[in-house]
Amino acid sequence: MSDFTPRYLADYRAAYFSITRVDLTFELEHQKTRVTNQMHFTRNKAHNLPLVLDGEQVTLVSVKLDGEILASTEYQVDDHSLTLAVDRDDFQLEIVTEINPADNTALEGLFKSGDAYCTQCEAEGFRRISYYLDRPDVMATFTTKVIADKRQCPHLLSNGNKIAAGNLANGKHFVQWHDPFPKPSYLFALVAGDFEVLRDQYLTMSGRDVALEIFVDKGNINKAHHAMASLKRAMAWDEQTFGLEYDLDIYMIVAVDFFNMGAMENKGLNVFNSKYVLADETSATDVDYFNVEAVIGHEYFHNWTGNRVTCRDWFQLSLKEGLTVFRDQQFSADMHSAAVTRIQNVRVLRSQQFAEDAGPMAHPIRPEKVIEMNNFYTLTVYEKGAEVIRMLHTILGKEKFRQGLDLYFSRFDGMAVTCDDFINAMADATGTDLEQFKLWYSQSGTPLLTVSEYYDEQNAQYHLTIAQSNNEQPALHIPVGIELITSEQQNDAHLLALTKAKQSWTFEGVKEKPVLALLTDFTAPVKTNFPQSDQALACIMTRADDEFCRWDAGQKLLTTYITRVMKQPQMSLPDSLYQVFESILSADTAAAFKAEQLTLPSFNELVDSIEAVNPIALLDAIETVKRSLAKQLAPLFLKQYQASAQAGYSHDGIAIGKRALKNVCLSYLVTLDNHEHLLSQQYQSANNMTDTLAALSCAAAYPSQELNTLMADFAIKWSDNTLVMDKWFALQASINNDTIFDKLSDLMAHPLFSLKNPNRARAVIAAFTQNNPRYFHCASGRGYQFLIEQLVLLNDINPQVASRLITPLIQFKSLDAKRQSMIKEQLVKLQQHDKLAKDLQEKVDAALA
Ligand code: 0A1
Ligand code: ZN
Repeated sequence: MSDFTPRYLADYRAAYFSITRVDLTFELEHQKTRVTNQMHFTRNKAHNLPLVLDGEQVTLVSVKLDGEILASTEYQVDDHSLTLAVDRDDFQLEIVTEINPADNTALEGLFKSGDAYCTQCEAEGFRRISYYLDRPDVMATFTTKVIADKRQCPHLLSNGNKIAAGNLANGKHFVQWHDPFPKPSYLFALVAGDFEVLRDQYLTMSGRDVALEIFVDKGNINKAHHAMASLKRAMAWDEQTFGLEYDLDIYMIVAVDFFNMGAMENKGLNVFNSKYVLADETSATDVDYFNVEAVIGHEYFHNWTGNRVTCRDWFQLSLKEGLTVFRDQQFSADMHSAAVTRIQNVRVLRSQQFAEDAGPMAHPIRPEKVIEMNNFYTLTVYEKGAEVIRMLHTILGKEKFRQGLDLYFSRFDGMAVTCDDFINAMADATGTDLEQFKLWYSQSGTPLLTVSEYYDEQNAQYHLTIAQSNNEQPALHIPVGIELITSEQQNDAHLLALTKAKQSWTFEGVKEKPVLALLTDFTAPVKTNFPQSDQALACIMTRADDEFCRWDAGQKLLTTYITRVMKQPQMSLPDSLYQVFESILSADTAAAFKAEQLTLPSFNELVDSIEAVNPIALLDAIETVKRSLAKQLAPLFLKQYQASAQAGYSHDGIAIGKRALKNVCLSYLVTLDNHEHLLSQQYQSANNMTDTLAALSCAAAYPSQELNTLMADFAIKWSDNTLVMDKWFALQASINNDTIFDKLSDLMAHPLFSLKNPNRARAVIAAFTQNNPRYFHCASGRGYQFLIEQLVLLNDINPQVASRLITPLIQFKSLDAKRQSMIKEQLVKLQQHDKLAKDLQEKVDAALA
């Protein structure tokens, strides 16, 4: 099988052998780490097939079968596997390999993050450490001995509980760990290095004490308190909400600077990108604080949804990820404003997941064909996967959802299972037929709901018809929350079960034509086609009980005018729009929510739904609408801006909301010529990173004389904090003027920049492609060319990071013909690059197919 051969869900076969126990010894050395891997195998059922172990980029040293060393003629080794014919049913295999962590820039398997050793095994990284049955349905108990230089690596960590430690010759020492919970290899972890540790403890609901430890680079311990507090909140929340308790005596989190993703839920030893651990008042924004808590929660919740019950195969990834994202979203909603949290979830979905689902890499939340598994850690599997779980929660209701989850855990604890197993448990526990619902797991694309209504005054009846369509696929079970708004005191709320291609409902006793608020709380991940008048939208904005619909009506109104202005740039906006904004600004609503209402739909939210769009024209239209609102309502924006200022700094929900509101007002005010001074004023007087960054990003969006002075000042202040410098890199990459390409070259030559560090690579490259659409899409094609040049470099350094950064280049379907052809030309160049990693190859081939 070549590297590029697709794998299919339909081809799943149970493993021919089991591994019950693993005993690992790591002798850590910078460029030559020796791994001794003793595995206890049993044959599954009667068969005489050989044992085929996965292994990549490892040097094989020796193989022993039941203590006897094997000659190299007794097994076969190629780039991906080791094959061995064994006739015993029960045997011990000892495999010794050598690996090179220092040169591992792909950051999969064992690698170095600065001076520390660190592993990342999901999805298929363990095979870069040793030969193994590297698949999630092979579960073993692991014992791990880590040996390293005591001075360089005082802390030696692995999964489970510490069972032995001691000194060795030559300044070395060892620690041995045992994890009593059988686990797949992807949950294995090892970390070794010199850290500072923040220690705390948690008393579980059944009265067990759990030691909590957060390992950070020296000097950073004061930035770990928010992560620790978040962890304790997550532990309590999971006990209260789902009755789920932590199961080991120790829970460790390590923050590292080199990491491909956000974090990893290894049993008892989470490894985190330091971006999602470290936060303090001066260096972190409110969004950083929020994200740290959410990611800490996410990884903690995986202990049950992912670790105790794991995936049978990688096609089932959404089993653990969709469910765990849903759980972390609910956690965040409970810790903060539920409505604002929901709005932010929906923005991510609409601006990114919908595009993925309409692009060349579209796949169901349970994909059926995979070339590179790392390419399927997607917004679809994670975010749409979470929406599917949320729909179940909506359909079943909170209590029944809990009963279903309880049955799921009691049926499958300690097992590796499928998405169908999950749904069947929910169906069995609640006596609900979920067969049609299961289609959500096998269909890709975003369903479109086309809605029509008819009011029959004579009979006081309101008729509603909804049709669903998604590329001719069979009808899904879609929960549709609605509210009927009339002059009655109470709005009439319903949850409709749309199960047919087209379905109608009649509501009796409706005394006047109601205004329909559709998709309350965004009950389903769908698009809607239901043109409503400005008056109807304005009515929903003020009268709907559902906060999501209130917000969404405003977004729809704005979308209408942005698209109109795009087609007719000279048109003037109607007074009614100004009035709507005036009433938002003057209303007595919570600041955080008001900030969301005032935030215009983003370029990415809009671009997808317009055919043959000239991105520059769309950006101009957004800008025109923004500037017109700012001009018309300047005194109100200024008043709100000033009223939201706070004397000291605090971090409660109210203070956070006020900052958000103040900064969104600032973003309007700076579109006006005479308000530049607000930026430097805010920058100079800011006592927190949120306000500082808001000032700087406005400065980057509307570059003036001041910009370079402010940026330079910021860089001097924060030069020794790489996480903050990533913000600086990202700001620089989003500067909205035509010096940007020189700027990008300067940034890549900056002493702190390195493509080997994923956070840094993203801070420049993704910040440019995402936050600087005017230059990414500039007519010369230079933006596209820049991205391709970086991808060629990253292909050799870190294919996973490259493969994530390519996204905006493969989602070109809605762009105008000229841009599509420029992009394709660049992609063809990339496709022809010899030695393209399969991560990029899979995407480029799909985009050009
Ligand atoms: N399971 C982790 C995400 C993750 C996936 C892959 C990784 O390396 C290829 C790393 C982390 C989570 O959902 O948090
Ligand atoms: Zn996850």
